[in-house]
Amino acid sequence: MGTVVAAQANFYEVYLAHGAVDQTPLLCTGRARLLKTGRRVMVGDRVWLGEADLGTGRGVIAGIAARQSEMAHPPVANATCLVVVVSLAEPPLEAMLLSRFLVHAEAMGLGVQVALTKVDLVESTIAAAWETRLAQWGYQPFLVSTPMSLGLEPLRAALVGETAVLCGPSGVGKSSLINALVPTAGRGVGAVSARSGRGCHTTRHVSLLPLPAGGFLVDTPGFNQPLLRMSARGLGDAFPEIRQRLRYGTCEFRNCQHHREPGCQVRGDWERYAHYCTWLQECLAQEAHTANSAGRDAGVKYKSGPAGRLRAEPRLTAEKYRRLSRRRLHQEIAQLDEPLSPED
Ligand SMILES: Nc1nc2c(ncn2[C@@H]2O[C@H](COP(=O)(O)OP(=O)(O)O)[C@@H](O)[C@H]2O)c(=O)[nH]1
Ligand SMILES: [Mg+2]
Ligand SMILES: [Zn+2]
Repeated sequence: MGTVVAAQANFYEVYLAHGAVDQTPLLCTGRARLLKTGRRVMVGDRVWLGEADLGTGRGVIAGIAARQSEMAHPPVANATCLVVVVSLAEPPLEAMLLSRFLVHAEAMGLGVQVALTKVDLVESTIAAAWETRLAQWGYQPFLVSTPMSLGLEPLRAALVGETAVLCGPSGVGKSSLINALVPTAGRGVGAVSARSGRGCHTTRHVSLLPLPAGGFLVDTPGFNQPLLRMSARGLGDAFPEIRQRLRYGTCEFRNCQHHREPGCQVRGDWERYAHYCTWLQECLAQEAHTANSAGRDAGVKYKSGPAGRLRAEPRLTAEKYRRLSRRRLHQEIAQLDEPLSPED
């Protein structure tokens, strides 16, 4: 078995070990029978090799193992861990933005780690205060400085054996961190295009970089726009504080949204409860919108617009399926019973 670390057309680079130093990946093609099934090989897939010739470095992929996870952005199979990266300064750390990144990351159902970068730019008391604050949120952050090589060892240790994707706002030091964690980052990638004779081309494909101690780091960061596309229930599950509270108690109502319901175990005096209440409104509005426009897809047609882009347009004949205008949507949100806010 091996792991697909890069893919282009029907050429795949496959590592035989789960991340290892100094290993040249095999250049593989998909077996015709596999291709006929229509199953697409993704970067990160664990695959069975039908043939592998270490002499020529060629192989054939015969089958794909069931995926443990499948991420769309970047397209990676079997990622195990998301590392939310934010800087302590330049740009300054915003609690609510970090919190939102964490919630979005948790919603993917993978392990979540936090790296606070640019520790060299702030007083140690400030870094320590964030550490304490994050502990209350349920996280043990890694405090790092890439240029000073500070705090990288514990992060390296935590990523052994993982397939990790970094995410976070731009300018916080994600690329610097990738380069520090993977000594070979920036070179070696693109062998697929070189060896398949297609040359480097414009589209940059995602690839897995082998971590020296085992495991992989994905070479491109994940989302940098933390959208909250989840149900109210999913939102609650994304807070370690809420999971912790529900481990030791049960709300009176099984479908409790932890807002104003009596007998709620979650509502209380904890820092991110305010975030929960704010985003609950967002998630509920979205749930309602999705329910209201169940036929939305049927009511939208796609037209190619300028530059060949597809543009969604409401079908003018089907009045009732017209997409809600932004203003209508906002009106509907405003009409929801009462504004949701933390208990005062
Ligand atoms: N002082 C300091 N600067 C850093 C650190 N990490 C990254 N930088 C700088 O921050 C800028 C943005 O880094 P980059 O890795 O491109 O961030 P990205 O947009 O998240 O990929 C660059 O000028 C880096 O040199 C750090 O730990 N300390
Ligand atoms: Mg970058
Ligand atoms: Zn509750």
